[in-house]
Amino acid sequence: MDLSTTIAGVRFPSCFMNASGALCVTREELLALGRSRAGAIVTKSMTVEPRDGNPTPRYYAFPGGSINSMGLPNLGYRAYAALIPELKSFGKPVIASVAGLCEDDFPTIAAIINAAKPDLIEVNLSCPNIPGKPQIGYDAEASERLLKRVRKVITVPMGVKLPPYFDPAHHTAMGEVIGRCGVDFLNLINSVGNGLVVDPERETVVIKPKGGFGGLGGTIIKPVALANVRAFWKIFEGQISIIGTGGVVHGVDAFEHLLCGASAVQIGTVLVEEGVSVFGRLETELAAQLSKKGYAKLEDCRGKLKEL
Ligand code: RRO
Repeated sequence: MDLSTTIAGVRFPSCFMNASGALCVTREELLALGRSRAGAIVTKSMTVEPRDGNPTPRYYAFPGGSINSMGLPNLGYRAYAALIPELKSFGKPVIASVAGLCEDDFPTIAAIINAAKPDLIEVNLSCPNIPGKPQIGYDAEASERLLKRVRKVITVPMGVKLPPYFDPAHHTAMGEVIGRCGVDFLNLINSVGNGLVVDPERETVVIKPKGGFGGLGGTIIKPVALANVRAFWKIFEGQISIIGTGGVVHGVDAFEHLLCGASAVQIGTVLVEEGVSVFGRLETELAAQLSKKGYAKLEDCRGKLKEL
């Protein structure tokens, strides 16, 4: 079955791709994504200077998901800019994820990365793991200021990676910001920030940074991810492409994201756990689910969630 899709006018050969952060920091990891069945190559969120990230252990997987406090380990934007031509040779879209340690970093990075011509740029407003730096996406004014600055220097389709919101008032407020900033696509959601996983046997936290607090991913966050996809799909009446991220472990999870309004889905925790062979498995599972439900292609079910 054809599982290709389109995000902000760019065609993706498959609707499955890595979530930023999952197996996409080094050149070797990015090339492995290029050779895999992933429908795109998404880079790790980049900062101005290369970073080692937070002290280890900083990632921990458990039966329901994962917790991480990586702390933006990345090669620095100059290295990713230099890699983009090689990544584009795989014939699938390259999404550059732009972050920063302060507001001024974002336009600096965005301008140079844009000149390297990735197919799309994703602006990460939602890293939960830099000690002392709140998630920008929880500050509507700061988000608007930053998005207007980066929009001026970005000429490829621009998306925004948002943190999860837990109240319709926050969906509305960010929806209004997004509507004023020329955003071409949304990626929903980043990890559920500042969770705490406890090992009752050792009576300890499971990751070292920030006293054990970190971003949650995987199955346990799926309902939060689906709610955010659905809320923004409704706000924009299906007119802004949405990438659904959060809790996609099986093909049926991707189907649920599509029903809520996603056009593609990204894979974080289960990609780290299974490796790049996960993409082939997910394609098989989603194709089986779509056939079983009588859908011939992705668009036929997109946003079609029924209410009671
Ligand atoms: O590097 C990280 O700690 C990290 C980032 Br930038 C992010 O956006 N989301 C996340 O869960 N971890």
